[in-house]
Parts: sequence; C-alpha cells; structure tokens
Amino acid sequence: MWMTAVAVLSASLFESGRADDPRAKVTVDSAKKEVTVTAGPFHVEAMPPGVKHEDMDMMEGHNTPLIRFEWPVDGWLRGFRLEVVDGSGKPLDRRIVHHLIGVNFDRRQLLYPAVERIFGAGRETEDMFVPRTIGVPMKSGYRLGMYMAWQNETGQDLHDVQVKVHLSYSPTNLNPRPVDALPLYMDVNLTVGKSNTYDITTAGKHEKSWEFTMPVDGRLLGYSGHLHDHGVAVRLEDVASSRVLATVKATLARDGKITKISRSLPGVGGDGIRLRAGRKYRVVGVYHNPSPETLPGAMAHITGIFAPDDVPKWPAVDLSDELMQDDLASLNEMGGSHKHGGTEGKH
Ligand SMILES: [Cu+2]
Repeated sequence: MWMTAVAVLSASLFESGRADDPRAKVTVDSAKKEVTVTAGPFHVEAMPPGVKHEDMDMMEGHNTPLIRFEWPVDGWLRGFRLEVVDGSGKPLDRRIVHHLIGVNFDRRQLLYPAVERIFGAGRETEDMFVPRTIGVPMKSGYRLGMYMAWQNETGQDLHDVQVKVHLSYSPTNLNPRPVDALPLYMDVNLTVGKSNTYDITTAGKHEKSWEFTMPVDGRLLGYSGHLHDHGVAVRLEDVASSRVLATVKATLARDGKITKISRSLPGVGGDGIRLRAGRKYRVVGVYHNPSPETLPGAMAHITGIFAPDDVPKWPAVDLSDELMQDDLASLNEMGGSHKHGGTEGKH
C-alpha cells in the first residue's frame, strides 16, 4: 500500500460567519507533500451578456465571503495549483475564477498594516511553484482563509461548483534547509480595508504610481503581478536613481483582453533583486486606454516573494493598528450582500 496519510480536518466556520457560508475542507497528502483545500459548493450565475468584469468589480458583493481553514503542517509553502470542478468532480474551465486570494491571519504584510496575502491567482496567471531551495515558512495551526471572484462567461449558470487549491509544501527535515521567503505585495492604489481599483479617465498611455520606503533589507527572489484588460505593465523602480528594477508585462489579445502575465525568478540561479531598508521605491501601473471613454476598475500590482536578511525583523500583526482593524473588518464583511459565493441576487 501507498504510505499516504490523509487527514481530514474539520473546517472551522468564521466566528461571525453565517450558517450558509461556504465551507472549506482541508486534506493532507504527506506522500505527495500536498495540502488540498476544497471550497464549495457554489452556485455561479452566468454574467449577463455585455457586462464586463470591470463593471462587476464596482458592484458590491463581487467577492465570495472569506472561507476559513487551518494550515495543517509545519514546513515551507512552495506553490499552488488551482482546480475547479463540478458536482461530479469533472473539471471546469478555471477561468471562471477571476481571482482567488489566500489570507494568513498570523503574519503581517511588509508594506501595509494588513494581514498577509499568502497566495493569489488571477484569471491570466498560471499555477505557481518555486524550487525546493525556497519556501514560505509555515506552522501547523496558522489561521488562513481564502476568497474569490467569479467571471462566468460560459453563458450558463453553474451549479455545485467546487474550487480546489492544491498547496505544495517542503517538510521540516528537508536538507539543505530552504531559504525563508515571504510574500511581498506592492499595489499602485491600495487603501487598506478598502479598494485598490481606479478609473482611467484619459485616452492613451496612463501611469499610476505609489512610493514606499522599504522597512527591511532583503532580496526579491521572484515576482509576477496582476492587471486588468488594457493593462500594459507594472514596474518597480528605485526612486533616487529612477532605475527600473523589475517589470511585469501583460500579453494582450487584439481587443486588449489580457491573455498572460509575465513571471520572473531572479533569485533562482541568481541572487535576486536587492532591496534596502530605508530606501525609497516606486511601483508603477501602466495602461493603454484605447478610447476617450473612461476605463473603469483598473488594478495594478506586483506580487513577489522576498527573502529578508533577518526574518525576525518582519513587522508583527498589531491588532491595535486602525488600518489592521479596517483590513480585518473588510475581510469579515466580504461577500456580505450575497449567499453562496456572491453571484446570486443583485447581479
Ligand atoms: Cu483584478
């Protein structure tokens, strides 16, 4: 027999959650070194013809409620694979998930007083794995959650949809020990606890940027990002020298729809991109608006994995910070105006 230990851990419902909230089930396959989180079933309504995803972004309840679960093993997270299936387990096009975001309540983000966004997938991103030499340190019992937004362009309502996130991990006895790397999120327009979307009101090339001071020394080992349709690129620049340190590029179809977003791993086979504490950096989102009409609901951010020189210098979650409270409240209220995944009712 295969020495596969599969432990099914009960899903913990959000303290303030509603009784009909979707639940997540967590299983561990210790032979494959994989944790699988299954959420659902969801009822996913077809988007009305002519409605664009960016229009839906502005509607309330665009996201599902937060679905909580507990991380079950000590080790390092290495990557994830997203799978969407129907009630009989048959695969569905995963592009019905516009985005999926994983949250870790037990660690803070580096640049924002907000809880860690530990994994994320956009419609245009492929599954993400890093080599075994790198990993995000994880402890059994970490309180995690995830939420997603739908983009069902199939023309038909989908019932009993299940979302499976397969998370690969390295065990604690891995030799040599992986380099500790933590998620680094850099957005051109984020207000913690609120939104990161913005409208582009001018035609042609458009840039929006945000500057920040790096809190700790370390190296950016890998990065990708997220843009909406008509997005061109997201750059990371050094403010003092204006040098471009990293660029995430979008591949667009003729009609401006995003088909792919670039990914780079400068810390694999290299040292990565050195970022210094106290130094100023700028993240810039570039769009090209093809018409004089407003392009609503744009987003631009870089998501990276960052190896701090000194992990204990990472800022801790401070529950007395008002922005942290705003972040937790927004996660709590997410999908609040809808049942079963935020696509019933108003839309
Ligand atoms: Cu988006």
